[in-house]
Amino acid sequence: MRPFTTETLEKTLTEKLMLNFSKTPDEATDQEMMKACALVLRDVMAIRGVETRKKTNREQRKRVHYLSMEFLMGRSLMKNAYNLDVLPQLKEALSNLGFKAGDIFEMEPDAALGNGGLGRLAACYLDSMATLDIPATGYSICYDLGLFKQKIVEGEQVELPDHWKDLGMSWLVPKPEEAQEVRFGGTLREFWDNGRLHTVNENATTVLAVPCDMKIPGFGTDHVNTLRLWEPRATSPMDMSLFSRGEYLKAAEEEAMAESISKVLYPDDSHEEGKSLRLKQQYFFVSATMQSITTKHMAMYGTMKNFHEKNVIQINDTHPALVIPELMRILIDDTGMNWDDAWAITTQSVAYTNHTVLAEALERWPQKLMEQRLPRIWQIIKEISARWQKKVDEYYHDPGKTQYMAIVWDGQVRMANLCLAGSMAVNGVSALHTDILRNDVFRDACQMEPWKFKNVTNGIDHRRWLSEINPGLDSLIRDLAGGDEYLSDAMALQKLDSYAGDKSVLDRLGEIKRQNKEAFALHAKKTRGVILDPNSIFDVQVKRLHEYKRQLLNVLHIIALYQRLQDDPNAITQPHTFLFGAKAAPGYVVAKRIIRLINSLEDQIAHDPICKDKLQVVFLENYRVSLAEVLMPASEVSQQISTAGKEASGTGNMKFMMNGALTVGTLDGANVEMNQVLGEENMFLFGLHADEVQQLKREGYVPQRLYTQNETLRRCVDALRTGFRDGVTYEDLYQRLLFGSGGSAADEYLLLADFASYCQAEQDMAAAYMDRERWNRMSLHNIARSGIFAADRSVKEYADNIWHVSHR
Ligand code: 26Q
Repeated sequence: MRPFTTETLEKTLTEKLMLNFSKTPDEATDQEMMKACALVLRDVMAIRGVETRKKTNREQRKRVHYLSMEFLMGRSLMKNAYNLDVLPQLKEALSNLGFKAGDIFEMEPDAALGNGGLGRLAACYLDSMATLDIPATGYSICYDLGLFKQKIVEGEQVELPDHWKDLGMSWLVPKPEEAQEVRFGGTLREFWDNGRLHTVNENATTVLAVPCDMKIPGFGTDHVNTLRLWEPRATSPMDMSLFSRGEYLKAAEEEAMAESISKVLYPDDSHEEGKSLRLKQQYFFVSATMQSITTKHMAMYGTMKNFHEKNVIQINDTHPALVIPELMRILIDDTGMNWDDAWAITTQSVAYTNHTVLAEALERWPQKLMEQRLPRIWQIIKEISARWQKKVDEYYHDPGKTQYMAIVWDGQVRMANLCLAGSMAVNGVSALHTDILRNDVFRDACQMEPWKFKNVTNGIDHRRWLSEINPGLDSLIRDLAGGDEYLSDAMALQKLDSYAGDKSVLDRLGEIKRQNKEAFALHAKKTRGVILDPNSIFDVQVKRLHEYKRQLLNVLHIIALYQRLQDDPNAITQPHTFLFGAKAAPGYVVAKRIIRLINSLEDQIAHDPICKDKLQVVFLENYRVSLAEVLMPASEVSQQISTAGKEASGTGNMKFMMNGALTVGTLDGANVEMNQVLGEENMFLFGLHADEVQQLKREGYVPQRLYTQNETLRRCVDALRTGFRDGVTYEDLYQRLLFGSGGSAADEYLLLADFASYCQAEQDMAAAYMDRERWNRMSLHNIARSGIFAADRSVKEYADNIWHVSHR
């Protein structure tokens, strides 16, 4: 039910402004109006949230608890208005009150409580879980600083703090009455009582965890879920008695220590650092979450015996893996259960999603750190490890496998192995990725317990990533595919396929893209002062910067084009714009060098008159959710060019496809599924397959050979050494490709091996682009077949195959 008409919304907004800011609409700033909008929608969601909770309790439904160190939410105002079915009313009310809706939406900062794919996936799944009426709660940390803001200064990335809370707080409601106490450090004391051994953790430092709740409304339903973000507080507020005893500073220190836990989101998205503060963050949010869940369960059922029947704990990668020993601790220490019963309940409650096969991203913690900071948890992990080791040993009788599968080994705790032992389900995020887990990375565990291993191919919130951000395309789809049916059933997009021969539809699709490109060009001019040519191909690679994603391969190809233009200024007839957006982890030196290189190349090409109206490179500063929302609708080519076997799924690839961009890509991650639904003729595939990559590495890969043999390639790679007109040279990247550096092999990610094939794919793509009708037809097929990449489909698979919860 729509909660407002335009008129009631106007009235309610006016009242909010008055009550909160003592202002009438004509006096209020855009900021104040943005806050008023958030508060008004928040009130509606609060009421529906209570209804949802009561109904869930009444029906004693099983609940999903989605634990993630990251939720990359982006903006919420337009999204919430959309899901509450009041977006047109809100726009009109704002306009009637003398505001521009677009300006108000722009005021909202992105809630960037995540790095990239894993965090954005969690946000998309929250939307689908609410839409499918699944009683679900997300849990994370209320970071003060989200992912850093990126500035490019003289071609280099500079990181600035992201104080998102100033305005972003508007959606959050603190719930101090539901605070939990989390204990760190201290010592263990064991004693016998009533024939049972008890363990108590004494002299621990306690930190209070206060929930800040954000409501998540579903689409086409009154169901409202919650995202619970924990905020730390010192337990003993500074009091005068401490002060008089001269312990003023100690109290202040404790407060600072507690509050440091949520200071910042770690900006690494693939490299494990083993930092003590990160471990504190993990245990803080995991312990608060498990206490909150178990307390509510006890209040409702009075027993923990049925915990796994009424709850499922889904963990987003290994980052929240401490739920396993934490649930064991609660069951054993707080409710007096024995080990075997507690283990049975735990291993029927927890499910683990893996998001990477990169060895350097697998989490390991020094045993010392665990022992000091979490003595009781360490004790439980040791016991889990010993029992698991015994089980493995009895199954395989193979010391090599015992070592490989060990949880505690060589002074380290291996979180992925803890998850394999303690979960009821383990899933990969695309068909190929799950294959690699089953047959390679987790091969031994899979042979022992094959039923645990499942695939759930990722999906995206198509209401946000298509309908909300691309109104032109949305209206075309409504006209052709049965109105708004596709919003709740993305497979209805398939109906577009039957218009493949309809010239007027193809023209209209082309016109929509053209307008979106112009809108993006305007945006780029306003925000960055660059002039884009809407007549050129918009060829886009936006994602975190990582060597395996091979932004450098894209660069090498652009250099090849540039050199061809030098030889023959008429070599390019179709103007081509290459757009990049990427943040590098602040400590990832090579990634930062690649950003520097893209900026050198941008500058070189911009200053070469030969390239005018032919070739342009643009590095888009500070790539983030809200920038993706203007970029996706304007994109024509989607670069998904990771080394086969390395990208678990990718989700950007799905956003591009839904907005009608064509993919230039390897058979990696979800590109494989994309290829299945599209056929070879509707995308531009190139490069080695995952098994060929492995084989080549086994045989011994020698990139110098390719360098010597392929003249075009050699010239491109040499250009890195020579450098660019800004005087910057890239000898380091040259060395890394040909000889390896810093302990990594020469051309670790096989750029040179795939170079020729990539150039061919780009050439085929540019040729296809010349035939506008053919291109638009391919684009239509891409949109039509993108339905399987809706998060609704993924979440239904989790619900049916892993969580066993009912849904709409
Ligand atoms: C680990 C330890 C210490 C500090 C940071 C981390 C850390 C943080 C974030 C490790 C990994 C991440 C994020 C990983 C990630 O985003 N993976 C991506 O997940 C997507 C959703 O499944 C996939 O589509 C991508 O293929 C995958 O790269």
